Amino acid sequence: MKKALITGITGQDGSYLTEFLLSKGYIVYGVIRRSSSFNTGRIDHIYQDPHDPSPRMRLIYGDLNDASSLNKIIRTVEPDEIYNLGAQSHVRVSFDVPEYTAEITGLGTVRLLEAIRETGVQTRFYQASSSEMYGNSPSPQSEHTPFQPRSPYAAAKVYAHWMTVNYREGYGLFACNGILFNHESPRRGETFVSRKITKAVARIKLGQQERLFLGNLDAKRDWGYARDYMEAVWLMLQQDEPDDYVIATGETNSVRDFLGEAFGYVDLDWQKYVEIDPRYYRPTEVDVLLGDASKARQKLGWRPKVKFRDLVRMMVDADLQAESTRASDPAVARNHELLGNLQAKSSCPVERNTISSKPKMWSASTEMHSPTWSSILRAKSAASEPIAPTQANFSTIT
Ligand code: NAP
Ligand code: G4F
Repeated sequence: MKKALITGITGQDGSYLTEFLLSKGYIVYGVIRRSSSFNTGRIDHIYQDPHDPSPRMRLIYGDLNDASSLNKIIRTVEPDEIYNLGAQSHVRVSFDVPEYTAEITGLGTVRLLEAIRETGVQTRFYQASSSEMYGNSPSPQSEHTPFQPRSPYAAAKVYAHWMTVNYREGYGLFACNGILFNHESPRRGETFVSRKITKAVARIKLGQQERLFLGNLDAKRDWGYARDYMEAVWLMLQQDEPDDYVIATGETNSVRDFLGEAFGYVDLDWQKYVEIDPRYYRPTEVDVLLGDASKARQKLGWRPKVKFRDLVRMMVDADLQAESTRASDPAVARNHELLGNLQAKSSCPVERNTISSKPKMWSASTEMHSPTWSSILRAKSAASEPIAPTQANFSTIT
């Protein structure tokens, strides 16, 4: 049975990749970082009790800022494949915390590469590179388009990208960069523009919110579906030779288009609700991203399955479901909010796993409280308390 190690397992992509790898029969080890609040909501539904005869998903504390933890994890687990999805991934925030972004998003990758080299573990490595690295390079952007990073996040990703190439060429590591264009889902973080819009659409439709504040509506992005993209990521590590690939839909739309599609879907006119708040502008913006994924099509046989319109509708549907159940059942709403409508949308059998006993996380050295158990407790107490304020109630800087 193959073993995969994932950093960023608690994020949008990490949750989909874990489901995908479990469905392929892998044992999945996920690196999670210590947090004072729960950060495992996207993976609680697939968590497995390590007391089960052979749990296929295990969580380990570690941090991309902590080389010794990464070394120890790689040495102990000896994974066949490593997927580095962990990052400070918010472009706007990277202008506020540029040094931290370089530390985690840039140097974090080098810490992993060095750990592989030092331990001598035979493994394949995936680096989550980003279309943001292209900056304002002319579109369509392919593997041959030069990078012109226009944010601390993009600069950190460019560094990580070239270090990955460097370790491939210098030390013969099986290391691949996936240059993924924007990919979204009902599990997308709520401060990225797609999810910020679909959540607001749901709340406005239900009479829970009046206005939506946004920044630059002219920016264009090549938006795809995260679940589709995680299959491409896996395919990259199954090839005979390591290489770098662009993953994109080949269609670009503006934030304005996104608004039209999302509000239009529920028969609302976005112009009545959206206001511009310059605080959401970035010091430097990336105007147009449009990917040319022909190499992935030819070499990996990969094509996106979900188009822009269906993606937007899927996200609005999921947010409508979450917001409409919030008042009557906050726990169910939270699940919808984090996972989308799992039962209806998923073709992955592991999504429907139910956890019957109190699970614990696997750790190299310690046993820790289970995120699933904790979430159950949290859901119980939330049910007897007033509804917690959500991001949508407040102005945030992202
Ligand atoms: P995400 O939802 O923001 O998830 C980021 C993950 O990184 C979370 O699990 C987070 O943990 C973890 N993380 C943050 N700081 C860490 C640290 N110091 N040590 C260990 N883990 C840490 O991002 P995503 O959308 O899934 O994206 C996955 C990766 O692809 C990221 O590297 C992102 O930059 C890259 N990417 C994303 C897109 C996109 O459109 N989604 C496009 C191109 C590239 P917590 O849950 O504890 O915060
Ligand atoms: O949703 P966004 O924050 O995504 P962005 O900056 O493109 O970055 C995402 O995609 C990258 C791939 O290209 C990833 F590498 C990265 O990790 C992340 O997942 O913003 C999209 C566009 C931007 O042009 C932004 O200026 O939407 C514009 N926008 C307008 N109003 C807004 C807002 N973005 C956010 N987050 N919030 C707004 O209110």
